[in-house]
Formats: sequence, C-alpha cells, structure tokens
Amino acid sequence: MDALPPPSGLTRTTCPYCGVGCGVLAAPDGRIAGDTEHPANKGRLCSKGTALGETLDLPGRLLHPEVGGKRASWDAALDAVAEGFRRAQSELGRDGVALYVSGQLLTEDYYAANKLAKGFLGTSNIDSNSRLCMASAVAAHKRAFGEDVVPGLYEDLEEADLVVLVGSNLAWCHPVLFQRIAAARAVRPSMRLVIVDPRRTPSAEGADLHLGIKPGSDVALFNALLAHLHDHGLTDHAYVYAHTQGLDATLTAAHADAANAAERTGLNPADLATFLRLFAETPRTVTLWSQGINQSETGTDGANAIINCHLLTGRIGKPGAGPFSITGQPNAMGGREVGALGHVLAGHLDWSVPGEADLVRQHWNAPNLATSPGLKAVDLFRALGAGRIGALWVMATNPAVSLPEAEVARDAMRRAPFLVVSEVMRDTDTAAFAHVRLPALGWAEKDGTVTNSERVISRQRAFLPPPGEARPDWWIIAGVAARLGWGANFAWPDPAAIFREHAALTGLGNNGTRAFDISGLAGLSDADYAALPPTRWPVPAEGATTPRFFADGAFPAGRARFVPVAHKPRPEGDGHLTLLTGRLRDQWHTMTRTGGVPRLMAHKPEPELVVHPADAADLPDGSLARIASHAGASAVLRLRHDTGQRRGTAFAPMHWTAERAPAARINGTIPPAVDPVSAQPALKSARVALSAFTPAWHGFLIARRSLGPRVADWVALALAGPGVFRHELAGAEPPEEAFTRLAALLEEPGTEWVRLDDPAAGLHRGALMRQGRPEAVLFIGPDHRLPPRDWLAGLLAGEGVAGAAALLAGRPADGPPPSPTLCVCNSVTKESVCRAIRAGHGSVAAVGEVTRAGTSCGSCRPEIAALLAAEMAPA
Ligand SMILES: Nc1nc2c(c(=O)[nH]1)N[C@H]1C(S)=C(S)[C@@H](COP(=O)(O)OP(=O)(O)OC[C@H]3O[C@@H](n4cnc5c(=O)[nH]c(N)nc54)[C@H](O)[C@@H]3O)O[C@H]1N2
Ligand SMILES: Nc1nc2c(c(=O)[nH]1)N[C@H]1C(S)=C(S)[C@@H](COP(=O)(O)OP(=O)(O)OC[C@H]3O[C@@H](n4cnc5c(=O)[nH]c(N)nc54)[C@H](O)[C@@H]3O)O[C@H]1N2
Ligand code: SF4
Ligand SMILES: [Mo]
Repeated sequence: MDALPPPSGLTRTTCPYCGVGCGVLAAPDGRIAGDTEHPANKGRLCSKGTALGETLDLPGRLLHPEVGGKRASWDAALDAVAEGFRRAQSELGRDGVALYVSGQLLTEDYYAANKLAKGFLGTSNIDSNSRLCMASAVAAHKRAFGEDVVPGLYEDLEEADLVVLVGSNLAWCHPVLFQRIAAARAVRPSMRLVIVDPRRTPSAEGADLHLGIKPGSDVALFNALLAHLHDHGLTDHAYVYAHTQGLDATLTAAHADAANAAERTGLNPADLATFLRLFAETPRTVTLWSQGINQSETGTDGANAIINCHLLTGRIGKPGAGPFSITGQPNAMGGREVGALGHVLAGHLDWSVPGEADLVRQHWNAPNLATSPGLKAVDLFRALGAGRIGALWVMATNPAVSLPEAEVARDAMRRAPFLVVSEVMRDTDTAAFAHVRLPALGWAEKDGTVTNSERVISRQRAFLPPPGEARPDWWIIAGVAARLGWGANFAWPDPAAIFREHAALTGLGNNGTRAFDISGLAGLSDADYAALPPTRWPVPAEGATTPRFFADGAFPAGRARFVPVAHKPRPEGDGHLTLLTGRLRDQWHTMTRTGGVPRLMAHKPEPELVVHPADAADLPDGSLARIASHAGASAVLRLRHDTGQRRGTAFAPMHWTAERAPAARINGTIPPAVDPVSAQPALKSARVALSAFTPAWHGFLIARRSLGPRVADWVALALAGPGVFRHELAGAEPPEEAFTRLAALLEEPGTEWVRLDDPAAGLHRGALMRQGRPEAVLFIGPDHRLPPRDWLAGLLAGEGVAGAAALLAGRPADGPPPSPTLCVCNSVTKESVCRAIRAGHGSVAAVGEVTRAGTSCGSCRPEIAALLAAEMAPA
C-alpha cells in the first residue's frame, strides 16, 4: 500500500481547513503545492490552501504552558489540570466536568479525548463544535439509513447530469469541489447546476438555475419534489419495495406541503416548476447540502426531506447519483467515527444497541464507562453557567466566538471555576478566560489522520519541528490521564498506536452490521502507518469492500426509512430581517490563522453586512449599520447593498472576533434555539432589527503598528501587508479630539505629522512622516465617505514613496486610485479584469488568458463571472 514518494524536500500531507481534504505537498521553507496523487484534489488547491506556507511562522503562537496567566512547566500544568478535574468531580460528581472538542483535532487526538471522558472520567459530557456543524446531517443519516454514512463519492459530482447545491456556498467553502464541478461542466456542457440559497452567492454564477428560497423552507421544497416525483411515475418501485419502509406516511406529509409550495418557499412558480422538471428527468442527480440545511431548527427534517427524494427514485450509491452531506472541518468525519459527541459512544457504537457498551468497556478496560448520553454544546455551556460543570477543557475550537448566544457562553467561561484551553495561538477570545493554557502542535508539526467528506482517511504529516514546548493534543490528554491514575490505559508511544486501537474497535462485534469498519487497518505497522496513502473506508479485516454504499439496498438497519416531515413556517414581517450568517472565501472561522496572512485579508478586510437595497433604503451603501436581536446583544458592521440578497434577509460573516473587531461579533445576536432531533443550533435564523449607527466621526488608520481592537468605539483591525495594520474606526468623541488622541499614540522621536484639517467640515487628515517616508496615515471625516484604502496600504507595505499632498489626497498624484485586488494569487486588480471584459474577452477563460486572473487557485473565478455578467448586461 505504498504511495508514490513525494518529490524531494517535500512532505505529503493534508490541508487543515475544509472537509474536501486536499492533499498538499509542503516544505519547511513554505513551499506549498497541491498533491496530484491525492484523489480529493488531484493537484488543485484553493486560496486558503495555496497560502498555507504563509501560516507556518505566525506571530502569537502559544509556545509554553501557562497556569494562571504565568508560564509553567508541563509537569505543573498537567498536574493543575488533573487536580482541577479531580476537584470538580469530587464536588459535583462524575458529570461535574466536561470536554468541548473540535472537528479540527486529528482522529488520534479525538479518540484519546473521547476515551478519557467516557471511559475514565466516566462522563459523556464531551461534545464537539461538530454539534454546530454536522449534527443534523448525522441525525438524518441515522434516521434514514440506521447509521451515519455518506453513501457517495466526489466523483459522483462530476459524473452527475444534475448537481443541486442546497444551502451550500461551495464556491467559497469547498472551492476545490466547486472547481471539479466547473471543470466537468466545461467538458460536458449538458450537465446542469442548480443552487438553492436565499442569497445569490458566488456559487450561483454560471448556474443553470438559482432558487432564492425563503429561509427555512427547504422542507417544503423537497416535499413538493417528492410529491411531484411520485405523481409523475418516477418511483423506483422495485427499490422502494425491497429496501425501504415508511413511504405512505411520508407521501401524505409531502402532498400536504406540495399544495402551495411556491407560496411556502417564496419561489417564482416557473422556477419551481423548472426545478421539479429538471430533477424528475435526470436520473443521475446529486443533491449536496451544507449549513443552509443543517444549522436550522428544522435541519434534520431538511436533510431527511432531501434523502427521501433519493430513496424514492433509487438514486443512491450509484455513479453520479446520491444525497451528499458535505462536511465542514478537516476532520468532522473523523470525529463522528471516534464518537466524540455527547450522544454517541465510540466507533459508531451506541448505548442503545445491547452489548455495544460492553464491547467498548472491554476494549478500553474501562469499568467506569459512562452509562448514558451527555450534554450537547448549547446545554453544556448553560450547565457551566449554572455551576453544574466545575471544570471544562476546550480543545481546538473558539466557542467564545462560534457558539450561539455567545455573550452567555462568554459569561459562563468568565465565571467558570476551572477552564483549560488547548490552543496553537496564545490570545484567542476563548483563551482569554482560561486558567490553564496548553500549547498544542499545529498543522505542519503534528502527525495523524483525518477523514474527509467522501470517507477518505488521509495522513497529516509533520514537516516542521515542534515550536517552543508545544506538544501533540493526544500527548497532552494522555498526560492528564496518567496523572489521574490511568497511565496504563493511555500509554501510547505515538499516533500509530492510537490509530490501531481505534481501528480494532470498529471491527468488534461487527459482522457487517456496522458500515464503519476499518478493522483491516488495525494491524498496520508503524512503517505502513507512516506511508498510509489516502484510504477510503470501509476497510473490513475480511470480506469485500465497496466504494459506494446502498445502491444494492444493504442498509445497516435492514431497510432504509422514509421520514415524514412537514414544513414549519418561520416568523416573518415585524420589520426584522433574518440573519443568514456564514463564511467568506479567504477566511477560516475565527481567523486565528488566515487573519495573519495579508493576501487572505485583502478579499474582505472589513466585517460587512449584506442587505438588499430595498431593505435599507435609508441606510447608504458603505455606512455603518447596527443589527440587534431579541437575544440581547447587538453588532455593528459595514453595510453593503446587494440585489442578490433576498428581501427580508441579511448576511454577515461569522469570522470577526474580539481580537479584531469587538463590536462586529455577531453570535451574541443569535438565540440558543436548536433542532429538536440533533440539538444543532439554528445559526442562520436570528431575527434582527437593522438601524443606522451614527458615530460622531468615521475614520481609518494605516500604520506599521497595531493600536489594538479597542482604540475607538468601533474598530475593525486587519493586516494589510507584512507589518502593516489597517484600522477601520468610528467613535463618539468630537472628531478633532479623536485625531489628536490617535495621532499622539503613534508619535515617536524622528517622526512628524503632516496635516490637512477642515474643522468646520469635521475633516482631519494626517500622514506621519519619517525622513520623507510615511509611517502612518490617519483619515477622519464626518461620515463613511473616505478615500479608498488600497493604495495607501500598498504604499506602506511596499517601498513606495509619495508626496504629502498625494498621501493626504489618498490617491497617486498622477492617476486614479488603484482598484482593489481581485485575483489574490496573481495580484490582478478588479479594474484590469473589467478592462479585459470591455475589450471583448467574453469568458472567464479568455479574461484569464490576458490578465492571468483566476488561473492559479481559481477561487476568484465566480467573481470574474459575476463581473462578466454585469458588464455584459444591457445598461
Ligand atoms: N472559506 C471558508 N471555507 C470553509 C469554512 C470557512 O470558515 N471558510 N468553514 C468550513 C466549515 S466548518 C463548514 S461547516 C463549511 C460550511 O459551508 P457552507 O454551508 O457552504 O457555508 P455557509 O456560508 O455557512 O452557509 C451556506 C449558505 O447557506 C445559506 N442559507 C442560509 N439559510 C438557508 C436556508 O434556510 N436554506 C438554504 N437553502 N440556504 C440557506 C446561506 O445564505 C449561505 O450562503 O465550510 C467549510 N469551508
Ligand atoms: N453565526 C455562525 N456561527 C457559527 C457558524 C455559522 O455558520 N454561523 N458555523 C459553525 C460551524 S459549522 C463551525 S465548524 C464553528 C467553527 O468555530 P470554531 O471551531 O470556534 O472556530 P476556529 O477558528 O476554527 O477554532 C479553532 C481553534 O483551534 C485552534 N487550533 C488550530 N489547530 C489546532 C490544533 O491542532 N490543536 C489545538 N488544540 N488547537 C488548534 C485555532 O487557533 C482556533 O482558535 O463555528 C460555528 N459557528
Ligand atoms: S478546498 Fe481549499 S481549504 Fe478545502 S481542503 Fe482543499 S485547499 Fe484546503
Ligand atoms: Mo463547520
């Protein structure tokens, strides 16, 4: 099973970001390339993957253990954790402690955490940020198939004649898969692409149909589809009869919604009809869904509504056909495999199946194995706030930012008797509350496996030495276990030993009854593990293996279940907007890594709130706007008008933190509502009131030094170039006072402010010069209409020299201000792309040929397509 050796000097590893799980070739000097041998990406990488080399040496790493904010030895830190957990359990009982872990842990780390919690601490209070991400998909798989299994493969997305993306912005969130679809469509133009999303996202550029659905109405859409398929004779009777149950009740429920589906979904009836027809006439259809479905109070129902349509038509597990839940994090799938969630046991084994708990108890030699499910994310943090959890250990996630009712969670952590945080960065919003900080190895330093969305297990391999005293997450967990007296059960010398133990568990008592079986890997030697090529499960110790599941109807539960689901209307009107939160192309969650790379910050340097212009008639594009919800907290973001946003909705990125833009954190506005089946929070349906935010002054500061995120009432801090910080600012004090205060913070011997003031107009501009070169520029005005920042930022980042007059005008003396960068890889500006389009280059490929835009990672191609569409639209 040897893989090809990588080219010399390069290590073959896997991208640490999204669930596509691209193979990467990497070198210690920062060289990064896509691995042409990896089945997920075959050499491709997106903008985030391409920029991995720039994250290897980020400032701000956590390099030493800390107890009470002071550097400590590993011995002292691990003793403190063990003591904190022991004390909490003696005071509050077994369930008085909890772990909150992450789909960004490696499988081996994840396995160790689960074993510590359920096996030895004897509590199931271990949940993961996957609760916020995949829980509804997991629950839907279990309801339909009897086990959490993604039946299909990425190839199916290329072999399909119709791909439907539901609540997925694939172009930004799984860019390499989107590119694979785009490449397949270029070869086979008959292939159709449909997007179901209340926003016209970049994924909708070039799609055959965009259904700008009313948020939360996907159940009605797929119920209408089920009824349509049935009524038009598309039921695969043989498949349904032989392999499924529950169709009748499901059809009754579907017909109830189908009656006035256009109204329920808010779709134009003609578009709806087109979708029903396309789906009906295309046997090779893949329906891919993501957080637009999962993160909803009806997430599990939404996923089952999709699966129902595939079961009815027997379009499952076949080349080019199937329901496809795409995973978010690099190891979201691995976390499900090891069972590090409060409601499952381990290795797809369950308390509810007689005998399975015994298998785990014996395998772990853990007589105190937890006996019942534990707290799920939102409840876990509520229990912390209520004093029922006395010790919490957070690993590889930043819940202070990412949980719903984030202010409540922050308050709980602030008051927690004992909080441990395992991190790669020292200062995260969550680590700020920690009693003990534990430095973990990051990507490039750690070793283990991850599983991607198509069940392929890939190795992450170290190619850099551990920085400072950082250690692998599994090692840290084992160290605490040893101090609590369980050393013999956690005595692994390396991740290979953990992997073998995990793989062996999946084969126990498994005579084909559980799809997840990798017991065939339980005997890997250390050398085999080191060289393990990408390997798709199942890998049973004996018997045949299969790339796709369920085409032959062999379901773990015997028969698949149709699940009757009914549309539940959401509140509308009342002058509020539905806040659809989500992701930006070049940022990863709470920005702890991508936020440190200037070229990834260039795409969207500020937290923006996107609304339809008709919903913000009295709020100008570019102004600051406030959103406030019943959950209490409010947030202020830069307003962007976009006619692609569905009326009645707004979109805001989840990424901004107290470290960068304290007033633009949005999760405080999100109520703690969860899906009743999966307990996944509804992160895309807060009802928010929109209003103007009218500070006394607006401004920006570009400087070689960061003044931090609290230097004004509203701040958005971004790295604009190596060592150059862009501060977007607004405040309540009089403008002149603000200028004087900020200017004084930057002055140093040898520098001097050149100023341009118009106090009557509230305008103050200054350039801090040192020997003819700008050190900083500070612009303050009465409203948001300030000059573009790119040229000034470029000047400070480069060797650029400019006269004070040009600096204070905010534009070069001899021409127009430069246009923003569109293609980050090849530094092509938006203006160059528009010029090429106006010169008659009428396709993304043609524009790429003359400008090089979009020809490297390809992540900006949807934006080029949008410009093409806009430039070519009749005026
Ligand atoms: N660039 C980038 N990529 C990432 C990540 C990242 O942080 N940055 N994170 C990764 C992770 S962990 C995840 S989970 C994935 C998430 O990947 P996606 O789910 O694709 O991303 P989101 O932006 O969260 O949401 C997707 C879309 O759901 C839509 N939506 C909201 N409500 C509804 C609804 O009611 N119905 C429908 N049909 N659509 C709705 C939103 O408008 C949004 O465009 O991305 C992964 N990839
Ligand atoms: N409003 C809103 N909220 C959301 C979402 C949304 O769409 N909208 N999406 C939800 C979803 S799907 C997800 S997945 C979450 C993601 O939210 P989080 O998991 O909170 O976000 P990350 O920034 O990925 O946090 C990972 C942390 O782990 C650290 N880290 C990186 N590598 C390692 C390592 O190897 N070991 C250790 N110990 N630490 C490491 C990073 O520095 C970072 O601080 O957000 C959820 N919250
Ligand atoms: S698509 Fe991009 S972020 Fe996702 S795994 Fe591939 S390179 Fe990494
Ligand atoms: Mo996620």
